[in-house]
Formats: sequence, C-alpha cells, structure tokens
Amino acid sequence: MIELFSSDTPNGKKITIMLEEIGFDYNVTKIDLTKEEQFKPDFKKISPFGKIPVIIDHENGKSIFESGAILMYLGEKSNKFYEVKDRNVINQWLMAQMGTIGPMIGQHHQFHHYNPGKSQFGEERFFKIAKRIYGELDERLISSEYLAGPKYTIADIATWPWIARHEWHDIGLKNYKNLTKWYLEIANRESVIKGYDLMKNGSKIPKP
Ligand SMILES: N[C@@H](CCC(=O)N[C@@H](CS)C(=O)NCC(=O)O)C(=O)O
Repeated sequence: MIELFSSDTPNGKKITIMLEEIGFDYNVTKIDLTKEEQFKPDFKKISPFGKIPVIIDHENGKSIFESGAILMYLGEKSNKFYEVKDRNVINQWLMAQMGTIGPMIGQHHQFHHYNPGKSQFGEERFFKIAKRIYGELDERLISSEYLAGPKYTIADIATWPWIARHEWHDIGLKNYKNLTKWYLEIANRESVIKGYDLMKNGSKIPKP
C-alpha cells in the first residue's frame, strides 16, 4: 500500500493520477498547507523542504519526496508509463516539467491568480513565460502524439495537471490546437478523471 501525503494542487494530482493509472492500492493523508501542516517536524522527516507530495511505500518502508522522483519510482515499480528503452526521452520532458513548466506556471498563478495588482512586472513577466510554455508544448505536440513520443508516459502525467489550471492562466488553451487535443485526450482517461478528484469531493476537469 502506498500512503500519499498531499494537497489538492497540480503537484499533488500528478501522483493520484499515476496511482490510479497503475492500479496500486493507496490512501491519501491530507496536508493542509493553509494550516502550515507541511512544517510539522514529523512531516519534515520525510519532506525536508516541507512540500507535498510525498509517498511512503508500506511494502518496504521507503519514503520518497519530489513529484518527479515519485513518478519515476512508481513507473519503475509498476513497469508502466516509464519504459526503460525510452527513458532518455521521458526524463528530458519530465525534467522540463519539474524545472520549467511547473515552477514558471506556479509563479504565473502567484502573480496573476492569487495576487493581481501587486506587481505589474511579476504579472507581465510570468504571463509571458506561461504563454511561451503553451506555445512550446503546442509545437512539440505537432510532431509527437505525447510529450515523450508516441506513448503516454510519466512526462504527460507530470505536465497535464498544470495545463488543467488553464482557466486561471487566461492564455486561451483552445487557441493551441495540438495542446488542446493532447489535453482533452488525457482528460478523458478514466484514471485521470479519478486522480484529478484527489479530495474525492466531485471535482471535475475543466474543459477549454
Ligand atoms: N518540486 C516539488 C514542488 C512541490 C511543491 O511546490 N509543493 C507545494 C504545493 S504544489 C507545497 O507543498 N507548498 C507548500 C510550501 O512550500 O510551503 C515537487 O514537484 O514535488
């Protein structure tokens, strides 16, 4: 059984989607970031930076933090969505999500969605960067069905929940035809629908 420590955020949803996709038994222990539960000493023992998501694999007692590392671990353990022969390509797109897509769109959320009017520079900068990311993903998806090639992989699972916040972005997902096609195709997967509703409160995937 996998215990997932998480909150209802894109990084959290990556892992519930993966756990649903691979069919592992899991339960979610909710970490309330608004109550600063991420800073509790017991949680910091398994998450040194005080961030969700984290898993404990109760089969072997291992704990893993960082969503990319968790996806790699679950991909290796299940032998799904992370084929050994494709790992060089998958790793590049996974790292692009971890190093660029998530952090930059995360800043766009901070300036544009949560704190509009506080910094014109921040709003403009991260709007432009987020828009550029939409364009770059759209371009990649002209020649490739999924981010890392013809197969759905952990790179798609890592990236998709960030695009699922498209309503916050105000960039106009439907203007990006290839990205929209990819987004909707993944949005229709049974496991993605289930994993998206991490809190089991009937949360529905926003369609462009
Ligand atoms: N690179 C990390 C980022 C995790 C992250 O930023 N988690 C946020 C929620 S999405 C968090 O726990 N924030 C609480 C805090 O920083 O205090 C990962 O992908 O796991």
